[in-house]
Amino acid sequence: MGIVFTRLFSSLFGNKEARILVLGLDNAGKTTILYRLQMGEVVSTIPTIGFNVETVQYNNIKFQVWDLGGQTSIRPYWRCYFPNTQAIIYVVDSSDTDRLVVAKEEFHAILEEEELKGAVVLLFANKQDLPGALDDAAVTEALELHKIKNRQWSIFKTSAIKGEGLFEGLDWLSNTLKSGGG
Ligand SMILES: Nc1nc2c(ncn2[C@@H]2O[C@H](COP(=O)(O)OP(=O)(O)OP(=O)(O)O)[C@@H](O)[C@H]2O)c(=O)[nH]1
Ligand SMILES: [Mg+2]
Repeated sequence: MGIVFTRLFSSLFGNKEARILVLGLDNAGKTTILYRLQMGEVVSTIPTIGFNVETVQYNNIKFQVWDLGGQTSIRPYWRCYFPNTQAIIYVVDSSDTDRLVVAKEEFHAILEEEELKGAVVLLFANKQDLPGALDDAAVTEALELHKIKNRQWSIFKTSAIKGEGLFEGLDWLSNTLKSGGG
């Protein structure tokens, strides 16, 4: 099919493609979330050096999901993936209260990036199954989300291990992208 016809066909039937980056500190649960969304299973992970990329089809949107490694030494490489990104999924380990300040700083640095100006932001307050995990309101406060300006964003409580909250977040994301966000 020609590109013009393909686009027309896609718009008539509501199929959209979106490039999504999954970011967050190491050990936040990004890779676990990616494979939960893609396969519906918990896989055993090792720290990501580089990236994983998978396609997740949901609500008439084909999400191309890029899961990047979050270790300190590889965070500088995140920016290589910024161009043409419609949405960021920022994953926080809600039980790792010692590193919430670092998580906040990395998050606000992302928001400053020119190439991500148009990207919508979905936050996952992950690891809700662990004792001592902060809820979405507490993570909102710790990450100073009230400072976000001129951007559509939302936060969901998740447990990648239990499979909770992830698709609620993806529902929000697909509705936001369909209505023109990102
Ligand atoms: N209890 C609990 N553990 C989780 C959850 N999500 C992920 N984990 C665990 O946290 C550890 C790190 O998960 P990963 O998905 O590898 O973390 P990551 O964010 O990809 O880490 P990097 O690749 O180093 O950036 C693993 O042992 C996961 O099983 C969750 O919701 N609850
Ligand atoms: Mg990983």
